[in-house]
Amino acid sequence: MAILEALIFDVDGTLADTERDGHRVAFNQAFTNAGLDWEWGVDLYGKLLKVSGGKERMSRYMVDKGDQHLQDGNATLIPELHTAKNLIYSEMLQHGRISLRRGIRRLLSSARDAGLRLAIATTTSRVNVIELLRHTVHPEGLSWFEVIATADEVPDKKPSPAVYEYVLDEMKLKRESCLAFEDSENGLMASQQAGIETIVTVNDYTRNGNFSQALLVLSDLGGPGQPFEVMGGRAAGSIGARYSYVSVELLRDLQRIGQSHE
Ligand code: XBP
Ligand code: MG
Repeated sequence: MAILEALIFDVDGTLADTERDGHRVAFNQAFTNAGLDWEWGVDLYGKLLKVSGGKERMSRYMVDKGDQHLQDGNATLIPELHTAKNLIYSEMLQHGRISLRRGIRRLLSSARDAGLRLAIATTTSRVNVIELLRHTVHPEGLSWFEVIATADEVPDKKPSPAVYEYVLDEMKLKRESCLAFEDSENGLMASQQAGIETIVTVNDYTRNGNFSQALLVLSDLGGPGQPFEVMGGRAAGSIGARYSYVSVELLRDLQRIGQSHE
């Protein structure tokens, strides 16, 4: 039986609530700066989030609204808007406008202390991850992660399992030795298809998703005196009553349960 060796984290929505008050705001600012009248409200953005990747999201939006720029065949518009959005998003991070979700820093630190290996598997751009880690986790936050796999290394975006398979390959890890952390249906599909047991921490955009394949579905990671809410998952019955926040001990237990269910 494999023991727990590594934790693999999604970024947007999992490490931090980056979407509604981060990427969305930065997209809108980039649209305005480019003289476009596009406006992504909170609800519309929730629907657009079904499409992984900022460039793909803009393409879908243009197709859905039959945007005139499509007829013009302007091939550079989307990459230009995406670069501009990421610059604005970086500035938001530098100004401390986005913080980590509850329990993330505590869990990362205790996992490091326990000798667990850490990695990132995301569909966002590398620059966004680097800025997020630097400004929210720790100035040296990048070095906490052995592999940081992003859309730059793996263009095949979630729900494709490619980014998780890349991490397993790079770290020479067996899927049974890892746990993944995700917040969305696309993310869970990716980790599941790579055969990695997954803990889902929901957020406002994802709490009504179908996470029946997850090992555990939680409101968040919780903390001492700040209990999580167990919302489902195959191990909910065994874990729910014994723990009130996600610790390395809980994760070791969970990984054992995951293997015994196989
Ligand atoms: C989330 C995404 C990304 C971000 C925006 O990725 O789908 O597209 O919304 O980032 P994950 P980009 O949850 O896997 O971290 O504009 O760089 O795509
Ligand atoms: Mg996510």
